Amino acid sequence: MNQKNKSGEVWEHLSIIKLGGSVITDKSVPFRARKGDIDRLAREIAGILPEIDYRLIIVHGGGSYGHPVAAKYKIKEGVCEGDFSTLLRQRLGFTQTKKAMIELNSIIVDSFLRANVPVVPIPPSAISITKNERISSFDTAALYRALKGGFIPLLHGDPVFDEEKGFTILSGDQIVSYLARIMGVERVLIGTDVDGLYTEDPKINPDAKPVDILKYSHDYEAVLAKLTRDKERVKVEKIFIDVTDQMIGKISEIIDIWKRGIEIIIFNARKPNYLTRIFRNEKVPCTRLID
Ligand code: IP8
Repeated sequence: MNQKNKSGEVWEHLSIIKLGGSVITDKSVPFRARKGDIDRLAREIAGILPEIDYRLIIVHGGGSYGHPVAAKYKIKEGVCEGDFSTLLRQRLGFTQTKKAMIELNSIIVDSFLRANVPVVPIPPSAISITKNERISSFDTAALYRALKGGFIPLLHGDPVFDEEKGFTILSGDQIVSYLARIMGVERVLIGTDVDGLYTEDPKINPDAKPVDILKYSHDYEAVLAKLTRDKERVKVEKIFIDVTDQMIGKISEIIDIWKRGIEIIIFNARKPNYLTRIFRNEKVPCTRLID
């Protein structure tokens, strides 16, 4: 179900990869990138690019770079109330969050350059605006031009300006879902540090069972019910420190594209060659969301 871009061209077989914050950083240590994993993923992506005709967009998360800084200055919550020095402190926090994302992005760009992948960083803070945390405008012109020119657009979760709240945090997951919808993407690969979805949180319950396939028509209600329960649990036990709610945030973002029939694969990007094997349609432990 591909759509036409502004110049009337059809982009077929476009894929998006989300490199989650837990894959590219060690979330338990502020400002620690997993450089080995980033290098390996860059090499894997370099290997599959000719096979997919360079039709790829990459989006990465904030991990232990963007999230702790955003949380410290309450950037997701929007402009706070207070005197000039309180407001200035928060504005500087916005800039600090932006700088943290630039630093992480720069590490990732270095890895892709070493792997000879022509990524082009496109910062969402410069091309998008939100309204109450949801994207209200997003300029895709540079993205289309980059793809047309054989580049791989590289985006990331970012602090952005918000029509209602002054500013907020736009998650990489919302960007993935938005782009998948408006660019008619065929396949979305969500790289995490677990082998897909489980019946429970596998980091907490060792008896959790992996879920291989979720069919929208059969499983949508069940997923929604589970999400509601998990959200309550998150509030009570504060299991996740991710300001965009990690896996729960991911699922609620992708429900919209799942129902549109875009294939979504949630897989473990910390395991070598999983990404390559998924692109080659080989069997790996993962969760496929199909319509
Ligand atoms: O890790 C959030 O992006 P995410 C980025 O995809 C920041 O939720 C700046 C915290």
